[in-house]
Amino acid sequence: MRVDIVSIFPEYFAPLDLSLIGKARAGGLLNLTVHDLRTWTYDVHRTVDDTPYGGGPGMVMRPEPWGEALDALAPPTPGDRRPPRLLVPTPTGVRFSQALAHELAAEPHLIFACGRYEGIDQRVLDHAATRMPVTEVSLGDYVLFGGEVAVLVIMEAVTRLLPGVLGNAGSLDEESHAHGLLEAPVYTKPPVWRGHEVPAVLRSGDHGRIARWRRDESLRRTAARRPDMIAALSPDSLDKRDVAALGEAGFPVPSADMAK
Ligand code: JB8
Repeated sequence: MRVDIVSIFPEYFAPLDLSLIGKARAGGLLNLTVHDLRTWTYDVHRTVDDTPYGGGPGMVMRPEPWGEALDALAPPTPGDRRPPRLLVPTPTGVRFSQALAHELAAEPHLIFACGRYEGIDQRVLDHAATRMPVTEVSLGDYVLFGGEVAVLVIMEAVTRLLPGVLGNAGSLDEESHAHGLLEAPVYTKPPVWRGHEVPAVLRSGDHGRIARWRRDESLRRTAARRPDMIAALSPDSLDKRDVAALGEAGFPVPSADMAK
């Protein structure tokens, strides 16, 4: 996968040299380049911002450097080839999710545009959308100074889904957010630490009981922390023991009679 990131703070992306993302890059699985937006400015001050039309606080990123950056990184696509997908972090975007991470991991070429100040002149995105798919994306309901940290988060979520990045640990399909429930807690040695014991069932060797315990813990945790995820469960994904576990967690399932 090819990735281009455009920012006025290219140094923000130093962590992408490290750990498993760094390894994916070194191993040729991820071809990632960070670009300084000021490459595409020509005035002596290398200006990227200007005052907002209509008034209001702060400054807006001017369109010309962004237009040239996107011309350079996404030249007209020869006939049948897929254009890159442009991602723009903004608090007004669609929510990022594991599902969107899977979509992005299947793209051949991503371009990230990192805004600062009050954001990027909307015409940059409207014009880009005539040439390539554009997704304005938000990590959640809070506000950052700019898009850089959001891009780090998205790239971490996407890179671990690229074929060949994770070893054969098989750790992909059991993760929280892959199955609609939070994962159960995890433990390692020693069996007692500072007076806290590892649950006996996990040391029992009884794989049936362990699976059921983990399922109960997942349901309990999800009910306590993410009632929105319980509400989104399909009732036919719940068996009678699931319904009982949710009831004990103070989360009566409306269609409990229908449980298998
Ligand atoms: C200016 O919260 B955010 C975010 C905030 C921003 C810009 C981009 C993203 C640009 N403020 O994800």
